[in-house]
Amino acid sequence: CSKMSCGRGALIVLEGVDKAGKTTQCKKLVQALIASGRPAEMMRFPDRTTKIGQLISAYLEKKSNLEDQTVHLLFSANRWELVPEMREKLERGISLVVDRYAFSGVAFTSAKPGFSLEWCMNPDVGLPKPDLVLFLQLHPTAASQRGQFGAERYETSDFQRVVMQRFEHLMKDPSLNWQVIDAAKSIEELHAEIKTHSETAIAMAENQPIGELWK
Ligand code: NYM
Repeated sequence: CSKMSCGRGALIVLEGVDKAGKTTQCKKLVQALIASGRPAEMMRFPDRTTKIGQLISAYLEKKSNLEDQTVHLLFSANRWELVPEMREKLERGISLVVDRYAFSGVAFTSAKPGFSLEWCMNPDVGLPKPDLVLFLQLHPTAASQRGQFGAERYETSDFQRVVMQRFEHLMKDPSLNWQVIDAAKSIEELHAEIKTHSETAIAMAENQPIGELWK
């Protein structure tokens, strides 16, 4: 047992379109949780450090071409390969703050022509279920004002608009604890809101088993 808890850690996911500030907020949240005596670690998907992650990274950087189906399944496989490590940490009482998860997986692939939400969700069914999904809401116009997109795949305003629509669809699922946050706010305001939601989720998760996503 740590100072403040005896139970498992919480799985906290940050989602949103590109440029919403997810990475900044994940880092600040982990620091704040640790400072308040709650063990926490950051993770991100894709995790580009594994073999599968390197295939994904080369694809995103346009150094390789893959079928849309192939890369979708690689993104999912990249989550599944980290599940044992995630479970082990959660069970040791460490809360995980995750920069993107299966929701990005579904939103980005289903924004491509010919992909149903259902087909996209299937490979991720049964992953550890997040106790909290924070969606950093940012209008595509506001996102484009945050500077130029990079040169990676998917980094265009038109594509991001469709991605946002797919996220909105996913957010209608009442079996998940979605919290929508206005990402146009200042970094500190955003952080305060995210921290409050996270502390509640950590307290709630403590005495509950880890759930299964979309099951
Ligand atoms: N992305 C991310 C997907 O297309 N599917 C996924 O399952 C995940 C986790 O990868 N544009 C996309 C969203 C991003 C890109 O993410 C890389 P990041 O956070 O920029 O490294």
